[in-house]
Amino acid sequence: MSDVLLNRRSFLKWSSALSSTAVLSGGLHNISENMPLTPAAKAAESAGEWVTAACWHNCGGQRCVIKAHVVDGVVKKVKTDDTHDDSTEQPQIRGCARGRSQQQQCFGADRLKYPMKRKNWEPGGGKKELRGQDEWVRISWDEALDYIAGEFKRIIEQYGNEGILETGSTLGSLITMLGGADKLWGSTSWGTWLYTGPIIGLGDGLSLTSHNDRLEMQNSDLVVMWGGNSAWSSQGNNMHYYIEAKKAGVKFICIDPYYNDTHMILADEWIPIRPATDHALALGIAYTLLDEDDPENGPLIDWDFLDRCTVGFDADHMPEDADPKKNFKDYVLGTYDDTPKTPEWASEICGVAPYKIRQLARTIGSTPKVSLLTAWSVARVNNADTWPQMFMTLGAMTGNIGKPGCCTGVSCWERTADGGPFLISAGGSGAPRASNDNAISVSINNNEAWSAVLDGKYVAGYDDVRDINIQMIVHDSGHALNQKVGMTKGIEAHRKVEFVLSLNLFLNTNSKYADIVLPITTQWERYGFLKGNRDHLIWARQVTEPLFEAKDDDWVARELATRLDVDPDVVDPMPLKQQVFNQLAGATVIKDNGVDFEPLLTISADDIAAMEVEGEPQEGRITLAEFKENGVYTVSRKKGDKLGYIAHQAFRDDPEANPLKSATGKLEIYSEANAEMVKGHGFNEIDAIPTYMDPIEGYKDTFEDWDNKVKGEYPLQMFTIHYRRRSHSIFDNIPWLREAFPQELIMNPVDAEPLGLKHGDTALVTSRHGKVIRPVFLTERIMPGVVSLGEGAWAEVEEDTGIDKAGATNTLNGAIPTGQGHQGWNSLNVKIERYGGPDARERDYKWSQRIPIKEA
Ligand SMILES: Nc1nc2c(c(=O)[nH]1)N[C@H]1C(S)=C(S)[C@@H](COP(=O)(O)OP(=O)(O)OC[C@H]3O[C@@H](n4cnc5c(=O)[nH]c(N)nc54)[C@H](O)[C@@H]3O)O[C@H]1N2
Ligand SMILES: Nc1nc2c(c(=O)[nH]1)N[C@H]1C(S)=C(S)[C@@H](COP(=O)(O)OP(=O)(O)OC[C@H]3O[C@@H](n4cnc5c(=O)[nH]c(N)nc54)[C@H](O)[C@@H]3O)O[C@H]1N2
Ligand code: SF4
Ligand SMILES: [Mo]
Repeated sequence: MSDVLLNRRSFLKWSSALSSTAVLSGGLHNISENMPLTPAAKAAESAGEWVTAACWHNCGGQRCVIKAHVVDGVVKKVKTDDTHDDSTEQPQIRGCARGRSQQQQCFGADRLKYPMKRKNWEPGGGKKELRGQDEWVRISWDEALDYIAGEFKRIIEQYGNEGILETGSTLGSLITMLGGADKLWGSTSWGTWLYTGPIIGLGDGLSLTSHNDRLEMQNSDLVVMWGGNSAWSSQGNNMHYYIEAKKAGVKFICIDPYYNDTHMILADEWIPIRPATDHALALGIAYTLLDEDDPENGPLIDWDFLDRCTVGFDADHMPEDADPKKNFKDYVLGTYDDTPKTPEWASEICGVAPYKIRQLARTIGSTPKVSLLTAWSVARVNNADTWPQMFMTLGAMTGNIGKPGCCTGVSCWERTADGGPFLISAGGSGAPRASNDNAISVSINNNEAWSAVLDGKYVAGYDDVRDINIQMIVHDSGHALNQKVGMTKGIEAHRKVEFVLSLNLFLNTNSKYADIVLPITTQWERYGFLKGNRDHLIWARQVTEPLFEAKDDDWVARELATRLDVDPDVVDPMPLKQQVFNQLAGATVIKDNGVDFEPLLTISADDIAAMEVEGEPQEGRITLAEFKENGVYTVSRKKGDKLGYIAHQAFRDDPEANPLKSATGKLEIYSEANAEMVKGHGFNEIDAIPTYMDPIEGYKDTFEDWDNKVKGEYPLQMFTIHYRRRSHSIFDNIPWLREAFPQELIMNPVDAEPLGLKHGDTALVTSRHGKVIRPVFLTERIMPGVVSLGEGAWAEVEEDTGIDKAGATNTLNGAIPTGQGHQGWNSLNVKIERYGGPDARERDYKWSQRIPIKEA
């Protein structure tokens, strides 16, 4: 996208800075691999050490190898995996532009350097309305810890533990020992797959073992990619796995409102669809399959699979105690509700032409081997509670479950294009968890986090609304204020309570609206960690000593514990070094037989002594020294090896002997348990079969009068895409990345023209919940009527206008708890107006960094 906008000078600057394997830490200077080194540089190169530093963010990528060249404790340059040649069998675990900018984060000029307090804060609140605008004052660690301990004591005494809302987790053990705090619950990433997936039979909450592994995918004839944008949101090798499938001859059909970078590379056909209307399309397909299936001359439906492996498809396959009329087939045909879910019916909602829906049904139904893959994005929609059932039903109807080259499920996040259990994993840390039987257990839905503070009420379950008085917000990791729905109310909530604490690396949105901020170390400043994916494991090590006065969260917890009469060894029970050792010693890797695992590492008594930890020597596949040197171990794969994965194969072959983990052991097209789960949460009720519900702030809500098709005040749909500049909000502050990947409103010229908006102009985007301004990027690759903005920008809300000039999407997304209380980020209505020309506002990469106290 941005490549079109870059002029030649900046393009050259960027392409060299970001694509070369070596990037200097000092600025935009860059050296190519082949450039001769100066004598001084040569000396530094041989003097230093390449440390495997890795990248630890929740980025949806592969978990990549990042190596830092450290000379005298200073990181001079960064590279990625070069431990072996790249091949299909054993790809290098290469990092993306963000991972390679990691030193810009760790050593950023805007890192929090020491504890600070808001100038006008005092115990009890102190000019609370100034949060977000007050000056910052440097304080000592002792002062900070004393203040915080004092507030914990005061608030617990005055309001009880319910008075504290903990949005992160790093002080979790301490808070548990203090009697607990209110916690937030609900699905974030997974939309409705998190709770519904396991109930209907998919086993694990992540539903990430519902699709086949990367090599098996190459045996498909067709991949239907329903949502999903690996090129941005699963960087590293995941996209590469799709490309390998394409090279192997697999066809791709992509169903998405946006012809995104992934579809540009993979799609043989792009089917544009309105956001939050996928369920209607799926029903139109199901209708066509039923309508056109001809078992003798042109079978489209796998009746044998439906018969043996599913519950609820038709009246003959309903649970005993259920009303046979409430089966899926009769719903689709409209037998009892007079509304057949024809392609014409679906088309009016989803915008896909009826002929195209029929064609899609015929293609999926008649192609022998199809991988039906969806991303969670489609389920991060209000009222999408039965979408996972709907999607799995399509797979079941067309027989694409449990056979070579066939699967139906979620291909997303770090497991994109590579399903199946891990072939290599770290051991447990061995650190015991703090527990306290007397701790409270108050759980507030994510959507109600801020209204609970403001209105003093939250929904605790069906017909169960409770009072609550929250007076302290603890942001111990995470970026709740910026990343959860309803930020405008969130800011109000932060200005209402008596105390806000933030432990973070930066003065991000959480910290900006806090009273006391504590500077926390990055992973590069800590002993290390182990991280991996299905077929590799990385040992990331410490790169630098903690910077300035930054401390680990565990140290903070320990110090607060001593001030609050809690045993510090309970909240921080084991040195990190010992935990890492335990993970190393317990790491296991699969043997070639595909069944047994063996220890990964040979560890000697000398190794244990050198690490200064407790442990026993052991035999494994490679030595500790080798692992440390390489930093990564990759399981080599070959086509036809025994390490492949075909999801639900045993179940398909013999469902009685290998039942799914649903109540009936079958795939539940009819699930009373799912309907009960949703009802139990207390927001609204749903059917036991996947019926279509209009989402709140979906397509229909762009109309004032749906029957006569009169558009309303918010006529456009918006989805908030996971953006390549950032891992959520992480990296948003890196000027390099800001410049390379502008935060733009993606819009179709058809929508822009009547508004007088030209490419690069500044647009004002208003939703029912807030407003932002952003430059527009015009492209025909997005469906008319639909706009998109990347999630995760650090909000910059102007006090006088209420406009967020950074374009943080949660300024626009409101808190709308539906069904299972997931956050419906992709169902959102907006209006757009021209705000000014391209220069209406300075581009964000030119903004000054958030450095709260400038040194003299
Ligand atoms: N509008 C919109 N909003 C969304 C989404 C969307 O699609 N649209 N997507 C959602 C999704 S899927 C997700 S997963 C969430 C992510 O939401 P979050 O997990 O809240 O977001 P991150 O930006 O990853 O924030 C992590 C924070 O933790 C801090 N941090 C990192 N390491 C440490 C540490 O060791 N100690 C401490 N104390 N802090 C640390 C980082 O500085 C950063 O501020 O965002 C959600 N928000
Ligand atoms: N660069 C980057 N990558 C990330 C993250 C990040 O913050 N930055 N976050 C990671 C995390 S934690 C998560 S959970 C994953 C999420 O990954 P995904 O769930 O895949 O989310 P997105 O990348 O936002 O959306 C993928 C595609 O879905 C499409 N889409 C949106 N709404 C709809 C819809 O209603 N219907 C259809 N058919 N398509 C729709 C969008 O156009 C987009 O092309 O991303 C991960 N990857
Ligand atoms: S941000 Fe994600 S994809 Fe990029 S290098 Fe880090 S782990 Fe890999
Ligand atoms: Mo996520």
